[in-house]
Amino acid sequence: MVQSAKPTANTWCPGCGDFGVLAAAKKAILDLKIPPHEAVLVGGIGCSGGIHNFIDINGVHALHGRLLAQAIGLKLANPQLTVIAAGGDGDGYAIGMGHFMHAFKKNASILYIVMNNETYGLTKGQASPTSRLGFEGNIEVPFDAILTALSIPSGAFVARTFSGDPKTMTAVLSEALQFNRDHRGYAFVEDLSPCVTYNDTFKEWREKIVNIEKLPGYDPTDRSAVFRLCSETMRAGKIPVGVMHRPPKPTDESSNPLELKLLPDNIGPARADIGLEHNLAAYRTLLASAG
Ligand SMILES: Cc1ncc(C[n+]2csc(CCOP(=O)(O)OP(=O)(O)O)c2C)c(N)n1
Ligand code: SF4
Ligand SMILES: [Mg+2]
Repeated sequence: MVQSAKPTANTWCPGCGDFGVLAAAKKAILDLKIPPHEAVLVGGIGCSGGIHNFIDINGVHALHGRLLAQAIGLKLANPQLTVIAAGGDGDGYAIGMGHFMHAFKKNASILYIVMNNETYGLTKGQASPTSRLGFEGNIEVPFDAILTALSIPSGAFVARTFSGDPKTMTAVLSEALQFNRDHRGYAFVEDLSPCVTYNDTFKEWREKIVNIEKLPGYDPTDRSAVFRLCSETMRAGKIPVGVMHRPPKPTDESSNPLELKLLPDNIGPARADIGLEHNLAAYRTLLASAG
C-alpha cells in the first residue's frame, strides 16, 4: 500500500529504541536536503516496520520479509529516488532472509536499516533469529548480520549503530544515504534498537558495545580484517559497533550498482518516454529481429 506523505500519531511504546532511528533518519534526510517527494521509505511488518507512518516522506507498507524486493524495484523504476527500506530482525533475518542475502549481490543503491531488538516485538516478544540462547525458550545460536554481511564479496557499505547513540547514528545514516545518492551501491545498517517492553537491553548493550573504529588494525576497506576484529570482540563477550565496510571509490566490487548497469541512461522506466512515436524505431528493430 502506497501512502501519501502525512505522518500519523506514533504507536510505539515510550522509550522504544526505534525512536532513535526515526530521529536519526529524519535528521540525516534534512541534513542532506533531500526533498520529501524524492524520498521513499519501505517499511516491513513489525513495530519497526511502521516507521514509514511517522516520517513526512513517501511510504510503502510492504509484505512481511519482502521490503527489499519492493525497495529495489522502486529504485530500478526511478533511479533518482532516495530509497530506504526499514524493518525488524524478524522481518529481515527470518522470513526475509533470502532477500537479505541477495540484496548484497544485486547492489542497488538503496539503504536497508534493520532495527534489531532480538525479538518479535509486535507479536509480543517471541524469540527471533538474533535472540540469545534461553530467551523465551530459544535453543538456536543467534544469527549475526554483520559477520554475514562482511563475509559476502560485495561493494556494500556496512555499519552497526546503537539507538542509545543517535548522534553517531545520524552521521552513519547520512554517510550511507550519500553513498546511495552517488550510485555507489547498497548500504546496510543494523541498529541495536532495544524493545523496552519485551526485551529491554538498553543498559546491557550500553555496557557491552565496543567501537570497532578505535581498535588497532581497524581498516574499513578490508572486509576480512574487520570480520576478524568483530569475531574477536564477540568472543570477549562484547558487541562491535561502527562502520564495518567503507568500500574505496570505486572498486571492482562496487562499480556496478544494479540500477546503472541495467539503465545506462539512469532515467528508469518510471520516467522514460514509453510513447509509440519515441520508441517506433526500437519497436521496428524488435519486430524485424523476430523474423
Ligand atoms: C506472512 C506473515 N507471517 C507472520 C506474520 C506475523 N508477524 C507480524 S510482525 C512479525 C515479526 C515482527 O518482528 P520484527 O520483524 O523483529 O519486528 P519488531 O516488531 O520487533 O520491530 C510477525 C512474525 C505476518 N504479519 N505475516
Ligand atoms: S513492543 Fe517493543 S518494539 Fe514494539 S513499540 Fe513497544 S518497545 Fe518498541
Ligand atoms: Mg524485532
